[in-house]
Amino acid sequence: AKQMNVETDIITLTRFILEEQQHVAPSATGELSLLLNSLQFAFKFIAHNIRRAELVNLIGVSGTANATGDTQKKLDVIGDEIFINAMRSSNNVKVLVSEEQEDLIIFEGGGKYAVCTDPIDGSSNIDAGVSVGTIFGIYRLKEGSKGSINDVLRKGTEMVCAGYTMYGASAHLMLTTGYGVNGFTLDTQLGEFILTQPNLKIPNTRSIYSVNEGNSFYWPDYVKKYIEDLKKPQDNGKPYSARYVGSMVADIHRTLLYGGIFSYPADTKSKNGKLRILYECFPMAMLMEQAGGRAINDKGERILDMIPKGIHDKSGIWLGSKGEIEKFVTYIK
Ligand code: P6P
Repeated sequence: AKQMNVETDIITLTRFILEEQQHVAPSATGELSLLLNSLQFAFKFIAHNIRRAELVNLIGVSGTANATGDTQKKLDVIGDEIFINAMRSSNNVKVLVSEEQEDLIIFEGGGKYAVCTDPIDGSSNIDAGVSVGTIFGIYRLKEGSKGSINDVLRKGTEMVCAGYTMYGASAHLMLTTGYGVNGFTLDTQLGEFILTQPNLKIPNTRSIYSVNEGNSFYWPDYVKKYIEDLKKPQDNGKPYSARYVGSMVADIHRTLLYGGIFSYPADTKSKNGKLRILYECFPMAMLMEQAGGRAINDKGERILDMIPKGIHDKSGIWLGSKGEIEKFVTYIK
């Protein structure tokens, strides 16, 4: 008989969620599991459209009208529409904050969750084929809430789930529900996210720093000093390596897997930095902490303890390996 090397007991995201729900939150009513199924549909559909982007010229507003005559949309608009439709039809989401939507969206129906998302983060890079991603963070509505802005202007520590899907050579989903970080890879033949990186932990140190040095003229002196010192030969005789993609999901994915430190500091040009608290800083901070790393702001305060005043508020952020953050903290004035 033909011998085949076949893994016959793969763990799909659906199976993983059901198993995790049983042993970590017996009280879970299955609603988060259902919500995660709607989320994974959105990721599959966005991945499909990104794959097609080059082919059907979805990149940029090509100006050519499609069959129905409307101007073709940029991918970030398509990603936002896919996400909104998937969350609305889940009947589990009451409140949605999207980077693409100025105002909060409150859905009809009885959802018990508030979702914060950047549907296609890094989209400015997509025309160059750089990996982009969907970032998301999920709150359960506050007790007795009918769904309002008060369900999302809360500490990041109150998020029940967070993660991202990076659309690279494959689609990679990194997910935490508060019990560690697990990585899944989309098998397009099966149409399933398969568990590929169980219980992922970030290395405690790594000589890689990831920051846009084009902003260094505007940095505070303590940041300049810290980065300059990384460029000197360290105890091992070698300086740090600089790695900056300019797409947060790609930079965070590398940092989670290899270790190191990522930052978008506040500076004199952008006094609160550039990255948004609710759907960029909080989800990545929760992932980093759950993987054994840390995430702080420019004053050294824990990102997840911050409370945003507005749904698009920004914060300076430093995150990554615990050892690298501890080193940076000694420079904070
Ligand atoms: P800069 C992409 O536009 C983004 O929002 C993040 O994905 C990325 O980390 C950051 O901005 C890059 O900003 O100013 O370095 O180009």
